Amino acid sequence: METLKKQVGIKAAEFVTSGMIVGLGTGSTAAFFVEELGRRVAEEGLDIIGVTTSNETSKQARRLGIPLKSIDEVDEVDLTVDGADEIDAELNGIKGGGAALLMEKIVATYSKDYIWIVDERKLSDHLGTFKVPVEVIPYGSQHVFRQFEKAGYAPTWRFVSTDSKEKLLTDMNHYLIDLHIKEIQSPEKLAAELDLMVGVVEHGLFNQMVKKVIVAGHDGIRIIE
Ligand code: ABF
Repeated sequence: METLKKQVGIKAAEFVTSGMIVGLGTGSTAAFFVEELGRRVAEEGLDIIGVTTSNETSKQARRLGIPLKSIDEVDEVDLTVDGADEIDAELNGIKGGGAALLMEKIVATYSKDYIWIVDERKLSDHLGTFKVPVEVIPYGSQHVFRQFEKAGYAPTWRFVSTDSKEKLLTDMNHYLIDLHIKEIQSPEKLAAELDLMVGVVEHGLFNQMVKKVIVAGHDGIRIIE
């Protein structure tokens, strides 16, 4: 599977040219994209500015010598490339398995072009196989959790590890509640509902945001747009 992730990471880097401001995604697939950009910066003198979507990616970019700016230091990002956890036939997606959904969605929002890179396992007819991460303010989060229980969304807290009961804090110092909804009939309706809840900062439904998806399968790479 790593080979497929590496293939799409390198393929996505082909869309990057000198002079661009590039949003650097988070996760194991996006890491291959960032690695390839680092190689081109070092070996080909690729001249880009990176805008990162997590502390993890910032560390990787610095190690590679990719110059960085925060999203607030640029007017617009030319292209953001990121991973995703699940994508449906309408190119709605679920992200946040890597706990970086808030910064990822902010950078994606101010990007001219936006590409997801995935292996074929991530494609499904309906969203819901993967949990929907919801980023919440710690204060009052127990009440938000109870609202999700009442709604039948089978919520679970995101802990720092599978054998710990310590709630994970995101890079922006919030908690994550994961919703296990199985089959999401309308991602738009669910997103609208989550957007209205007091204490919810952001959620992992990225509806109608991505411009193209580069998918690696055992029969090669294809682009969906
Ligand atoms: C990140 O990449 C997250 O939003 C998403 O959950 C994750 C996918 O990770 P991987 O590429 O390792 O499957 O952008």
